[in-house]
Amino acid sequence: MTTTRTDGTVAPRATTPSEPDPLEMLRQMILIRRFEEKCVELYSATSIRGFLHLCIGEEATAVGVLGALGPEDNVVSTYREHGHALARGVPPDAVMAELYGKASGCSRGRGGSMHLFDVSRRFYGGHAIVAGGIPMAVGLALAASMQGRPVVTVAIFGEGAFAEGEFHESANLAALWRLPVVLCCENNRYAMGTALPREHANTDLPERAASYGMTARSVDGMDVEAVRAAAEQAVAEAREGAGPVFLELRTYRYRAHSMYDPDRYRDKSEIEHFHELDPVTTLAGRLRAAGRLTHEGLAAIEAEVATEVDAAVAAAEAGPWEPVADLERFVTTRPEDAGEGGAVPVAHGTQEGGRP
Ligand SMILES: Cc1ncc(C[n+]2csc(CCOP(=O)(O)OP(=O)(O)O)c2C)c(N)n1
Ligand SMILES: [Mg+2]
Repeated sequence: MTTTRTDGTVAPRATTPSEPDPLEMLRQMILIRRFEEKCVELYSATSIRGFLHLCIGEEATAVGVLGALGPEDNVVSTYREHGHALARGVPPDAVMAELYGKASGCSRGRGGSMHLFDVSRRFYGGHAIVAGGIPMAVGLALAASMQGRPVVTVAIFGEGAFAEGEFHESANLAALWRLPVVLCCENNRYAMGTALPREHANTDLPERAASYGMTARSVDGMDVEAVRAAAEQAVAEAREGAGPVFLELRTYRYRAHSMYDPDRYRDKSEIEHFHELDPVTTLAGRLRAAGRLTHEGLAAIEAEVATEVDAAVAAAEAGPWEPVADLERFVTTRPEDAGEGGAVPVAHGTQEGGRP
C-alpha cells in the first residue's frame, strides 16, 4: 500500500503494528510494574547502584505509545525509560543486566538505568539530559525523510522539557520541515519537586506545541487503550506526511522522582487520588467487566511475569563484568566495532522473540 505525502511524493507504508490486544497490553503493563518493583528491592540491596528513576504509575503511556509503532520506527526516550524499553521488546534480561552494569546489558553495562540503548530495535536511548533526546529524534526523522523511508520517530519526554530550548528549537524545525515525528510528552505534573504551575506561566502544553504549527492533542495517560488509539492516529498522520504531531499524555508517577528524592512536595491525598486511576487495575477491571479476564487468568499473567522477572535477575546476577582490558573500547569508534550508523549493535534475542 502507498500513501501520498502533502508535498506530492508517494511513500510506501511501513509494516503496521498488530491490532491492539488489551490482554497483551495488560500483561506488558504488569511486567513493567513488577520489573520496577523488583528494581526497588535490588536498589536497597545495592545490587543496582547509581541513579534510578521509576515509571510506576506511568505504564499506560509506555505500552500505549510503543504498541503503535512498527519495527522500522525509531524511539528516543529519557532517563525514566525502563518501561519504554520493555514495551519496545528489549528483553528484561538485557535491561536488568544493564541496571547491574553487566557486560550482558543492552548498553554493555556502560549506560546503566538512564542510558538503555538497543540499535537492533531502533531504541536510541535513554538520555539523562532533560529534552536532550528530542533534537536527536528530529534528526532521525529528517534522515528518514531525506532517504524517503516511511519511518516515524517517536520522542518521549517529560513536561519539564518545555523549560528547555532544545524542545522549542526541535519543535520549530520539525514543524517547518514537516518531519514525521511524534512528540510524546508524559505530563506527570512534576519536574523533580517542581509542580507544573510553579514552573510555567502557560500550563496548556498542547496549545504551546500547536503554536509551532503542528497538530497537538491531550490524552488520558492513565488509560492505555486511549493512549494506544491516540498514538496510532498520530503515527498514521506523521507517516502520511502531515508533519509532526504532539501528544500530551496526562499521567502520574506514584513513586518519588528518583531513589534519592524524599518526596516532600506533594500531598499524600493527591497520590491516593491517582491510585484510584491506576492504569493496571483500570484495564484489568474493564476486561473483567467485559468477561474477558477471570481471577485465574490474572493470576496466570502474574505468575508468568514473576517467572520472567526472576529469570532476568538471575541472568543479571550471573552476567559477566566487562574485562578491565576493554576499559577504553568504544570510547572512540574503531572500524571493526562499527555497525549500523556507526553504532555497535548488540543482539539480545530476536525482535519477534524478544517481546516483553
Ligand atoms: C538540562 C538538564 N537540566 C536539569 C537536569 C536535572 N533534572 C533531571 S530530571 C529533571 C526533571 C525533569 O522533569 P520532567 O521532564 O517532567 O520528567 P519526569 O522526571 O517528570 O519524568 C531535572 C530538572 C537535567 N538532567 N538536565
Ligand atoms: Mg514530569
